[in-house]
Amino acid sequence: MTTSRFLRFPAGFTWGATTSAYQIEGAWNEDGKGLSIWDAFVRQPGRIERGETGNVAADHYHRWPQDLALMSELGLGAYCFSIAWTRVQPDGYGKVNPAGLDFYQRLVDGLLERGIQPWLMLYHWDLPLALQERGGWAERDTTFRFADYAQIIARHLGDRVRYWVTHNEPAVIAFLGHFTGEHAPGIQDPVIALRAVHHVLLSHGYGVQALRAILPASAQLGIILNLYPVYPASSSPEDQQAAQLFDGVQNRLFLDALLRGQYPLDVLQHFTGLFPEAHDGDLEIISEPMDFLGINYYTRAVVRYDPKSLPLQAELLFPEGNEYSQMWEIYPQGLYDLLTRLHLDYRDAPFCPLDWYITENGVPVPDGVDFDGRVRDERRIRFLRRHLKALHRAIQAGVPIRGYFHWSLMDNFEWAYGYRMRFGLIYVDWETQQRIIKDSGRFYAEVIRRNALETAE
Ligand code: IFM
Repeated sequence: MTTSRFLRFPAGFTWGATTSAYQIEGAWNEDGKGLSIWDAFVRQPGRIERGETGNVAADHYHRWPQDLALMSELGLGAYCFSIAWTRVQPDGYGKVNPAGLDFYQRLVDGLLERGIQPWLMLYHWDLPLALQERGGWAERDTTFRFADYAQIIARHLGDRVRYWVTHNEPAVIAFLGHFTGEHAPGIQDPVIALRAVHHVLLSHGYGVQALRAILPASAQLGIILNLYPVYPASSSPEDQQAAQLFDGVQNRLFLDALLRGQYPLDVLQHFTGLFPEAHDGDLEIISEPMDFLGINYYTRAVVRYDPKSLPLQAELLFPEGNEYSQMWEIYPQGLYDLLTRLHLDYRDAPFCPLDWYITENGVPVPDGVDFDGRVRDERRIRFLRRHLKALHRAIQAGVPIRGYFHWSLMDNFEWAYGYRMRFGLIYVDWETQQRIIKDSGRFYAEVIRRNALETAE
């Protein structure tokens, strides 16, 4: 019997890479752009390591033609990027800034000219500061402002963009921005965090409705969630219950609302008195049918019951013996476990879309330029190999994954960690802004070219 050296992916599989506006664009105050909550947050002492900011970041706002050329060199079939709301609508309501729209139109046209499918994300965390001053995601009004903004973008780019994402990682927006306060706007209040959950989801629903009213029937609309496979630390009932609740808050709260049109009861009960009252009809809006679900996978959660740790009474463990990146445990099996579990639990949910994509997966590991100018990021190659294998197994098991996007196209501003974390397939020299395709980028290009992964390590 001959066994193939290659794991082949389905015909038509999409291979892409993802970035976000604040993390790469720079040009924080150019051409009429307004201020976002991140522009304000990075200026607060102690928020970001070494006081770094996204003011310049990878200077993509000026260097996008070069970045498009690099995407072509990698052979990307798709590129997922976000729009900086404040570039096109400086206050998040009212006046539109044509220069901002022009920038994204040039970017989209450049992608299309190169045969790269643009995936347009409306929101990747950079809320207009003027909207935050009116209460931000704690306020229902922000959901209407988001729908207006979605319409503005749809009117300008709807004739050329097929794939539309409303939000990236609502859980991070709500919890890191409003509960732990590690992210902008830096609020630490569980009630506000839960209001943000509801309003971000509601704005997704209104956004989908607004987009559908304008876009052609062929448009594909979806949302991106960051999801974790959750494992109890032991078989004790306490650990199992803590894991169940953790799964509820991180995963099911979002999945059930979007795909079933209801919040999970156990989570609502746990947050009695804290969770906002939904208005009649809100959950129907939130579960407005979508065309695809984007899934971001980085690591797993191993959960132990801890009565002192509120509100979840859960402590996260970091088991010994596995490989760790600079931020998380590296756990490829978790991708398989997560996808097969989601498939089992949600494939029959009334609003579950037929197409799923991995919209982010990547690893922060230290890398640098060798004497000969190459970046030999072998750990990232190993990460890719192991995760693509797990993904392939999940597809074989019937999970409807139609594409994979690596996080990230290029090194960028990693939020509270600043520039210390490098996630890119392309290295960025922060002094000179020189770009170098890393060995992992070359490896990924080969996977794309073959639509297959060579199995030999
Ligand atoms: O950099 C982030 C991105 O903005 C959202 N998903 C996770 C990435 C790595 O932390």
